[in-house]
Amino acid sequence: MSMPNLAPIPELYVSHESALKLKDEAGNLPSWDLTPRQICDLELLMNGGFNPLKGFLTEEDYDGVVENMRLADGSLWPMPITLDVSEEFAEGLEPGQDIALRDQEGVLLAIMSVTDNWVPNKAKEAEKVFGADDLAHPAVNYLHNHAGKVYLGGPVTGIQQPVHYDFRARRDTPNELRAYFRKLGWRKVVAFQTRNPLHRAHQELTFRAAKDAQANLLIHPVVGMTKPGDVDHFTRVRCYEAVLDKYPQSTTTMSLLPLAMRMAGPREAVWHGLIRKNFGCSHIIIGRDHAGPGKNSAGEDFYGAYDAQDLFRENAEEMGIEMVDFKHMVYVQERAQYEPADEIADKDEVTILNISGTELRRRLAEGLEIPEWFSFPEVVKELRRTKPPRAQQGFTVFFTGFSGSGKSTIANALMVKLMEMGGRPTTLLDGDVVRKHLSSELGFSKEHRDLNIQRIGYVASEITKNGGIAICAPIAPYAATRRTVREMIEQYGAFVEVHVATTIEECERRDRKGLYKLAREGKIKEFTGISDPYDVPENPELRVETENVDVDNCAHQVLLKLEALGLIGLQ
Ligand code: PPS
Repeated sequence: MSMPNLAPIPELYVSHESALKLKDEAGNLPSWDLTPRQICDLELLMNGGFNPLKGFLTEEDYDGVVENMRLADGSLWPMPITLDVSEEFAEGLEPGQDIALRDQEGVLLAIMSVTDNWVPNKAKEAEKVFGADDLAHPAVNYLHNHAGKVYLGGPVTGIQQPVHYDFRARRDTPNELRAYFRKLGWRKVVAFQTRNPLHRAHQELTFRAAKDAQANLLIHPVVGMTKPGDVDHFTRVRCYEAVLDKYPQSTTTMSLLPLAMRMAGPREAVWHGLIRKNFGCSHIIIGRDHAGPGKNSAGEDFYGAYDAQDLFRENAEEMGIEMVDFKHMVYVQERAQYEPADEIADKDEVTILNISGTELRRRLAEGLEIPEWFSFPEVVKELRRTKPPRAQQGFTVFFTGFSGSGKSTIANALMVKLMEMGGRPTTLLDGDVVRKHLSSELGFSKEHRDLNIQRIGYVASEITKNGGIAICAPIAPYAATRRTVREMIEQYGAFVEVHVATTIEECERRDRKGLYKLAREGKIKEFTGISDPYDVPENPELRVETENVDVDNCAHQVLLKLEALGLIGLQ
């Protein structure tokens, strides 16, 4: 196989003068505000990362890519790079119409000449490209639930790169990396693709891969879009910076790749290879289950563990970049070093140590020790900074129940108890208070109640994100809305749903505010439990009964639950 060609690669940008002129003219064009994923795609189209593509795929190219990974001219390209838009936007567009592509602040990034405009068969795309039309696959979910109905295709004229404010010195275009490799005389470069923090095993395997290939090493992490739930790229890059110091000097460099991953396993591996070739690399490390999306809805793997390596191998000759097998490295305690698992001859006599991803997350969540043989202290420190143990993270306690069930009283008592313990700022979002300050214009229709709960959820999610405790106490009668709020909050911390299970009869008997009487008389319409529905929570974290139990005891039950969930430390 030939050495990589480090000559400049074609980009889609026009000169500064032409860009100024185009910017001027673009005011009159139909304008599309790109989604975050489209911005990632456009950046790599414009800077040559997706060479040989010259724009978003036309219908003919798309059909070929979906069917057999080939563009209409026969070249290998495994991933549909399409501009999905809404039907309304696509409607008025004639073939040959130019459109302005803008970022989310309205900055003009490119002009696209729309040659094709079609409604794709998404189920087929899912089957062919991702292997199954199954919403458990993140890219299939994106395809059906986020991507627009219509695809536009056509060549792109680049005006300017998307703006990045973070880690600017670590971002390179293919030509910048090629020039860097040329300058340093790096003729062979092994790329390591990653979306996870690097620990000692990764450092060992990448170093070994480069040594075996007698090549230099490029750590090339994805900072565009990765799998939902991954460690955010800010934290990861700080971790990578720390690991970079562990390689022998001048063997290794790092550059950030603004790619929007699709988690498409085998096809994604081929795609990653083509991209790395464009970035001037001669080799890429491909492992077991490369870019795997996790389990499908039947609980099985989407792809075979070695499918990605197999598909890569079949196409490697044509791609012009070689695959390096990812070696599964394990720690051998007796020899205090990492070794490839399949090269340990005395397997049965030595102690092999390993910590899985799940175990690592558990230890981080509980603030337990992470041994030095597993990771570097600097990396662990960064991870702990981003994800402190649960007892220091923010969380939300969400009370739900009928009016007069005792939600506010218990919530107040809980707040006082939490403030007595101290440590985290605590905010009470009581139903009445929220209706005064956040939702004063809303009534009690389903639509208005949902809006009210979503607002509470939003504020609680911000409090949780920033490490505080949010206590919410609305009626929140609809299960679906409670679920939405749960999802909003669980991105950042725990959501503890507490059903205050006082019966409607008891609430009416107490009738503290006299509202039940008015509701019975028809003077208040749509009154929860009387003339409006209440979905009883099916699986709340806690259900408290209030009849014959005093408030202090109810609040104490919540505290015990929080303790059991690891959210507060023992006092
Ligand atoms: S919701 O459904 O979650 O948006 O309701 P919420 O914001 O918690 O507001 C409930 C308080 O408003 C008073 N109120 C009513 N409740 C239920 N149905 C109707 N139609 C209604 N009209 C006014 C009532 O006092 C509730 O206060 P709490 O604190 O729950 O007793």
